[in-house]
Order: sequence, then C-alpha cells, then structure tokens
Amino acid sequence: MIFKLLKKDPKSGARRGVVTTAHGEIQTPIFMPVATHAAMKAMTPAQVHDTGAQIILSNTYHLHLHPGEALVQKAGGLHQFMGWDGPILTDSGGFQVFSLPKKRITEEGVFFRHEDTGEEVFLDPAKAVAIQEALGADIIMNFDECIPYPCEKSYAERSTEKTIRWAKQCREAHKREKQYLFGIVQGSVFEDLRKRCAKELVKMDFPGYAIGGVSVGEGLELLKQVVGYTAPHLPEDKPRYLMGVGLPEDILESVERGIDMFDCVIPTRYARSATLFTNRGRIRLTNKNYRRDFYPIEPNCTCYTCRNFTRAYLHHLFTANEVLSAILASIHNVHFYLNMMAEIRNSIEEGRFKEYKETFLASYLKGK
Ligand code: PRF
Ligand code: ZN
Repeated sequence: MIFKLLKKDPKSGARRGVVTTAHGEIQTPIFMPVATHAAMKAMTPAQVHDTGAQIILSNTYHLHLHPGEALVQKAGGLHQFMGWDGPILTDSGGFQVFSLPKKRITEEGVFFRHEDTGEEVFLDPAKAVAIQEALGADIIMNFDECIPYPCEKSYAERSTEKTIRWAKQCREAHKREKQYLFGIVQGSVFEDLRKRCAKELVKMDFPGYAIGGVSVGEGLELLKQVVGYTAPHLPEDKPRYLMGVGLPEDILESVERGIDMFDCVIPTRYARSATLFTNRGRIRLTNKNYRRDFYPIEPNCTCYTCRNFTRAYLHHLFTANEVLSAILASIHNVHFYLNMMAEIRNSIEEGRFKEYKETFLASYLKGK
C-alpha cells in the first residue's frame, strides 16, 4: 500500500496521510523542495534534511541532457549520485519541454534542440519512463502536455486526449513496480475536460495522481476552482500531488481541497533574490531598513539561520554579494515552508485546519 489515509478533516477536504516509498515514509500534506539538476541550489543535502524536508524533486529533462541517465545509473542511481538517501520524485520533462520556445509537438512526442549542442532531442512517453527508471527515483511522473493559459477549448480538448493516450503508453512502458508511476490530470480550466481526464486515468489504476497544468498564470481563484472540481474525481486512497504550486496561500487553499503533495521553486528562488518568508508576510532584505535590524528574520523560527544570524547581517551579506547570503536565506525559506506543512498536519490531526488557515493568512496577508 503506497498511501495510508490517517485522518480526514470533518470541515473541509483536508487530509492527513503517509506515503511509503522504497526510501522511507512521507508524512502528508508535504512540500517537496526542488533540486532540478540533482542539487538544491545553495544547500547541501544535510542542510536540506535539517529544514525538515522528507522528499525532494528532480528533473528528467535536465538530467537527461546533463549528465545523462546512463552516467547517473553508473554512479549507483540518483540517490547515491547526489548524496540524498531519502525519497526522491522526478518530473517527466512534460512541463520543461513544453515551456521551451522552440519545440515540435507530434502525436508521438516532442522534438526539441539540446541547449548546448543544438542536436535534435526527442522525448516520448516510453522514453520519459525509461529515463526515470534509469535515474531510480521513488516516484516518477507520466509524460504529459502542460496546456498553456489561456487556451482555446478545442486545443485543450485535443491536448487532453493526447495526455490520456500518452498516460496509457507510460503505464505500459513502466516496468519497475518499486518506483511508483503517477498519472497527471490535465484539462486546463475546463471542468468537463478535467473530469474526463481524471476518470480515464483512474481506470488505468496509477498508485498516485497529480494535477498538472496549474500555476500557469490562471491566478488563485481559478486554481481553487480547478482543484475543487478535479480532486473529487481522484480516489480517496491514493496520494494527490499539485504540480508546481506554490505560494503559502495557494498551498493552504489546495490542502483544504484535498491535496497531499506540493513542489515549487519559490522558496529557494526567492531566497536568492533576498525575499524571505515570515509569519507577517514577505520581506526584502536588501531594503535599507534592515541595515541596523538586529532581530532574526523570524523571531519564532527555529532554523539554523534564525538561531544564529540577524537581519542586519543578512542585509550586509546580500549587499556584499556574498555566496553565504543565498545559503542562509534558502535555509530559512525552505524551513518556513516545511514548518508550515508540519503545522498544517498537526492542525488536521487536531481537527482545527480551517482555524489554522484563517489565523495563518490573517497574519501573513496583513504584512503583504
Ligand atoms: N506537468 C508536468 N510537470 C509540471 C506541470 C505539469 O503540468 C506543472 C504545472 N505548472 C509543473 N510541473 N509534468
Ligand atoms: Zn528561520
């Protein structure tokens, strides 16, 4: 059994569960920090672990181009290669390839140019699964088409049908049962397409399901709607993963609608540009107000950065362009996200998720 549902919130769709993988358990709802190139930017695996991370995400597209799955396999697999022995999820490349400016999409797959060599590369469902099996992540993803927003319904319909056909091909190509292959629901912002895609994927019986094609510029209101009418079509006893989401408010709204797993580059990307998350909203440490501010980023935070350094010191590091600025800021932001997820889990266990969400947002959004 991949997923154990421990508790359902009586007042919302929020769920508390456990995902069991070959490299250990994941307590849900969970946020997965992103290590695109098999490295968290500006953080060692030990630092990532100390923030409370239980699972990290890496990318098929990037690792296929550099250093190639054959080399990673030779190194003993992704876990050994990157020095992270906890659970890992790899995304299929279905999103990264479709974000490229120059690509050619056919019924079979996608053609694109190698970033450095200019050589033509081709990715299709079978190949995306084979690459991910060679990399050896615990959870691997279907090869799908992430539909841009906004989008004509006729295009969304054709694309969603293709994602369904590709899902079947992924399912058939998948050999290593120890690696869980998740289906990805597409359908843009159209309720009937989301429902159809979900139902077709559920028939194929994946061990988990993702909702893709969100966080593509549709905004929080539409995100809430899409999650709200898609999640109910997914099986209750399988984990649900919302891809590429998001800000704390997006995560809270989506947990409320039954999502268990999230990933996003926001905490690490923002950290490197001096934007730090606090319970009273985000702050920009380059602002000169922080020059003489001898408090930690977040007084209640237990992360390494907040236990040892002041805002004034971080302001100085960013101003002096020191590499340590990125390291310390990333530690805090990732800790902030994972601490929020731990609080969400506690609140669901204690039957007070809605209250937690309201209290968190009242403070967080006021400071914005
Ligand atoms: N598909 C895949 N990966 C993704 C997405 C998707 O739709 C998204 C949605 N923004 C993020 N990552 N395969
Ligand atoms: Zn901190």
